[in-house]
Amino acid sequence: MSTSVVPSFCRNCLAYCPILVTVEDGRAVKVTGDPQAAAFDGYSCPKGRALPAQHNDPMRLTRCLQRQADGSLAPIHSSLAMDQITAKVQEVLARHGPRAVAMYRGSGQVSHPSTAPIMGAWMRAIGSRMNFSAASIDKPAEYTSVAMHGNWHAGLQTFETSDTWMVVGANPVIAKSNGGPLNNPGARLKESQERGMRMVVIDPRRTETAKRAAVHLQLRPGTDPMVLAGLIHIIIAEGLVDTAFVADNSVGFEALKDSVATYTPEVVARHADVPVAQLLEAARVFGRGKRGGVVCSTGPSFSTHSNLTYYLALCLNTLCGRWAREGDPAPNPNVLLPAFTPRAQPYAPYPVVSDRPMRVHGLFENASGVPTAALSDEILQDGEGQIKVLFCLGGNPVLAWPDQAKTEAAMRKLELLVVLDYRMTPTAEFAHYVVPPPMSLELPASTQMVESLKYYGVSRGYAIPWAQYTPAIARVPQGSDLIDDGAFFFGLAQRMGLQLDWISQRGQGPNLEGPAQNVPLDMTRVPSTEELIELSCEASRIPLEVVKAHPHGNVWDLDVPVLGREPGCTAMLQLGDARMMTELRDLRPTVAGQPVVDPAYPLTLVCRRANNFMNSVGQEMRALNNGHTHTPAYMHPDDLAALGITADSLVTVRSRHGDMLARVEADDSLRSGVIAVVHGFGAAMTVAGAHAQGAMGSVARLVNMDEPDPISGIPRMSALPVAVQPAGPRP
Ligand SMILES: Nc1nc2c(c(=O)[nH]1)N[C@H]1C(S)=C(S)[C@@H](COP(=O)(O)OP(=O)(O)OC[C@H]3O[C@@H](n4cnc5c(=O)[nH]c(N)nc54)[C@H](O)[C@@H]3O)O[C@H]1N2
Ligand SMILES: Nc1nc2c(c(=O)[nH]1)N[C@H]1C(S)=C(S)[C@@H](COP(=O)(O)OP(=O)(O)OC[C@H]3O[C@@H](n4cnc5c(=O)[nH]c(N)nc54)[C@H](O)[C@@H]3O)O[C@H]1N2
Ligand code: SF4
Ligand SMILES: [Mo]
Repeated sequence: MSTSVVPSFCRNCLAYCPILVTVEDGRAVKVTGDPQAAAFDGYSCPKGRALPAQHNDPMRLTRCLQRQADGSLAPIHSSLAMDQITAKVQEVLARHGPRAVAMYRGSGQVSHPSTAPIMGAWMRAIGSRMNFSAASIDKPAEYTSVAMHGNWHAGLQTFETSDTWMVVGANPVIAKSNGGPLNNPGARLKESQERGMRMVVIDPRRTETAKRAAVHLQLRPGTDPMVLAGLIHIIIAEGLVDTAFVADNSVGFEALKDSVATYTPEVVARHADVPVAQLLEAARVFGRGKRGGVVCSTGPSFSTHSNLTYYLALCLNTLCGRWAREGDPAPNPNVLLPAFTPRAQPYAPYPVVSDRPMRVHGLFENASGVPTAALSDEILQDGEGQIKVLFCLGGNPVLAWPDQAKTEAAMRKLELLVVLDYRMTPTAEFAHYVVPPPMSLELPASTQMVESLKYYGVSRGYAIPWAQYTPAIARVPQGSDLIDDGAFFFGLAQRMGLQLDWISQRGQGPNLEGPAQNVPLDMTRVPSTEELIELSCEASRIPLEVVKAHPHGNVWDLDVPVLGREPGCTAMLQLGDARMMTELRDLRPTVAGQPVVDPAYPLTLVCRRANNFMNSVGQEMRALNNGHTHTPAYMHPDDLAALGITADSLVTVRSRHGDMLARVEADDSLRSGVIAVVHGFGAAMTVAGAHAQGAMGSVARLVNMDEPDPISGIPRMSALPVAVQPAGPRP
């Protein structure tokens, strides 16, 4: 037996932690954090350490499956599956045109990032704009707010150099998404606290992140826009505005000042149910700091008015001049992407909504993409332009899209559903074909995707120029017939006689601002993942070969200062966007009094992440679920006592729209009156003998499209009124 310990990085979430993998005869058997990778301090989480269990799981799919006449799934060779899928797609294209063919890309793309350009190229080649992703049901306001406010070329002042920081509805210590650096955020938070940084955390739960805060505003869920308007009100009233920065770089200050005038500390405190003194303290901690930033995440994204919350957070950054200044070290000037030489200057706002309408809910393509929340209705509603074919890649719509019953009806209505996933999921239960790819450790990869975050919102991944490349370090299971996600679409293109093109960074110049060059790909053979990585790094700041020479990853010593404003740059940030000011003024009537609580739904549900699970991945794995097979939900012990519910018992959670089963745990870190449910659990509602435990409930059952966001379409997925009652004895 040959055993070796090899460096790689985990791709189960975007932190991409460096790991050491023990490999026996081509099989990964053990994963630990890599102590040689100093930027991560040897950190890994349970999901990363479960990579071997995931790769060696006997339930893992190793062959393509095809739906049979009797409804069962049977193995089919991948090339035959691709022939048949091609024929069906061509028939639908001929009958209904390109809009009938849609793609949905979920968070699974994070584990195999280099193939994404192939999917994009395939959609362009067939001429369909129905290219949906999880981003529009995640934090769409990250994109819409930037469209209305504008962005800052050099980004926020970095976390590592700040003396104050504000986190709105994020838990970076666990989730490694927005709100903190991705490289071991727990350690980075501890360090920054030790050097005196004072943090404000706005969250109904005293999270692992909030425990490190100087001020924790444990607000009533969904009151974020009011709280942020209140903080702006105080910052203006107390003279904490960086007037020089605002004058030089923004317009609209007077409109914003007028719009927040009624959001006095007293009014906001009453509504958000936080003490006035805490609001004042939060504004002062943030406003009196020298450097810092406000970042929002899924909490306010899911709780309605998300564009406004995110927009006000950007305004707060601008009012306090929290953007990186000339001479500051550039926040991650890129290693594997072309050299990024940021300037201390705005990107001007741009239209938040396009003139391309969807067929449903009055929505449009917008700055966050085509709205995924509308996808079920796009499939269900008959008529011209109806979606008939869906490719679901690295996603799990049945558990992730709003209104599970509707999603399942939509999945059934499709003429062709192809699910690309390495495991059976509740969504795959509806597929005509299931196509499994190799898993992450069986593929080469680079950390380039994290560097690209800076071009979209204010969340910037690593501030340090960290990069790593890993070759494939494990072998695919013996006898398997797996097809890589990119190779699958390349194969379809070959069969359809399509020319795919590659958007080259070569001609784009630094900062990716020049016009993109579409370079035709050689269609005579399928490019390997390695070749795609090489292509994507063709204009990298540091040559890929150099990065490869650091198998444990490396922080490059790049001394790149932020440059001053370009001569002739007239772009200004917008503090008084008309649409946002109207929304802020329209919230006023409810600001006057207490929110109305419906006695039938006295509790408020919020969604949260858990350390052991990555959305819907992990619940099925013994290595991660510790035998707990029900959706975890958390409530304050006082609320449990008041309802006569014992901890660890099953409960029914009911919203106006539907109900679900969960197992409650007592959690005194939660605001009383709130129930926090872990997203991603559950089984299909309408498939008998579905693979997952039938009793598990998905939080998607409680959500519907009654209140879609008018821009992004994201529905109310948090701050949801619910009732909770015991579900009977433990089975
Ligand atoms: N371990 C783990 N990591 C993950 C994931 C996972 O499933 N597990 N999922 C990944 C994905 S897809 C994403 S998008 C990110 C998400 O990353 P985060 O957005 O950081 O996710 P959470 O940890 O759930 O933190 C959201 C917080 O918002 C709070 N909240 C709920 N409602 C409100 C509200 O109305 N207002 C405010 N201010 N706060 C509120 C919740 O209490 C919770 O603490 O995490 C990613 N990382
Ligand atoms: N009610 C409610 N709804 C929500 C949320 C919530 O908190 N509450 N959260 C929202 C958010 S933030 C998100 S991001 C979405 C998540 O929505 P989705 O992305 O649709 O769901 P996931 O469960 O993350 O599905 C990822 C899938 O990718 C697969 N996968 C992993 N690696 C690969 C790979 O390399 N190739 C392929 N082909 N597949 C792979 C995994 O097995 C998994 O089945 O849900 C959203 N919906
Ligand atoms: S935080 Fe966990 S899941 Fe994410 S990359 Fe690191 S080890 Fe993997
Ligand atoms: Mo997400």
